[in-house]
Amino acid sequence: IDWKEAGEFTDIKYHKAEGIAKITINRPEVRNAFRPLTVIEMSRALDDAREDAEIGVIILTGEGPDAFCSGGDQRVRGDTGYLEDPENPRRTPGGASVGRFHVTDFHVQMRRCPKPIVAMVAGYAIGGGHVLHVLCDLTIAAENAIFGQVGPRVGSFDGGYGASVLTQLVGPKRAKEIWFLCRQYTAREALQMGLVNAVVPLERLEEETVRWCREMLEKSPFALRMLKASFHAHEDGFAGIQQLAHDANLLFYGTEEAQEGRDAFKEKRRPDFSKFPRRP
Ligand code: 2NE
Repeated sequence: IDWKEAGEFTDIKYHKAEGIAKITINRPEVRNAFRPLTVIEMSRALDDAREDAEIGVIILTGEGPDAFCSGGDQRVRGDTGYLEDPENPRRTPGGASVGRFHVTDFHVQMRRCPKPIVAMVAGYAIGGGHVLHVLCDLTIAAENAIFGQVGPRVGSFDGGYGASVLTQLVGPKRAKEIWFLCRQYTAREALQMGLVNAVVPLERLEEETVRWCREMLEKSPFALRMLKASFHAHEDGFAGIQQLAHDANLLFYGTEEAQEGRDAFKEKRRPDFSKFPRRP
């Protein structure tokens, strides 16, 4: 596949080819840990991929064979969250640095993105990096992939999607094991648990991931959009129902019945819905 660079970034690489966008966390020296700038850039790229009508599927991956992502960059972890400018952080009157979790919004953005997102995992998917793959719609893993949460070991936890979606994937007992014990799991173990979709040799990882993407690109984009929203409707509560409902409204706008309402308003007349069936 002939990837073309699709924007200049500091912490990520962003490519497009054949209807696929690829976001690569490019910090291999720290096992692709994300700092605030990394998340800000991933968010911009994801937004671009969503807006680009040529793009149907998005790959999220990490640079190099050693890691997909090792989670939040602990070197810029301040007293109350992660710091955009660690040399000169905002401070409370008491002197503590004021940070935040940039990934919170990014997780929501991934969930609401109407195009499938595929995690392409080589090496470690650990901590907040593991949560990123959990949040992807599909995961293709290389044989060297290693999965796990580390929060309770390093003084952190993700009780948001990091817990709830993981439970959906592997069941509550396993999800609690993963979080409470902080063990590492091989790609094969992850496959057995339903945590990933496929395991392939490292040298075939991209080829196989692209193959899955191409298969999805052959399918109806709107059907995929509705399915993604449907899968999340219950899990995401009102926000999930809102996405699905607005997608249904988008379809309704395409009908004569909805257009009669619009046209009547514009023509300043009473709408005539009499010819539309009251469906059983
Ligand atoms: C990922 C893992 C298991 C890899 O181990 P290994 O032995 O292959 O590599 P090594 O030597 O540990 O790491 C290579 C370099 O990358 C840095 C290391 O400090 C090391 O640097 P140097 O000694 O060469 O200078 N590095 C790796 N991960 C980093 C990280 N996350 N932040 C900063 N530097 C990192 C092993 O490296 C590991 O366990 N990493 C730490 C995993 C971790 O604690 N992640 C954060 C969890 S909390 C989180 O992600 C989070 C959240 O819970 C809620 C909201 C937002 C984020």
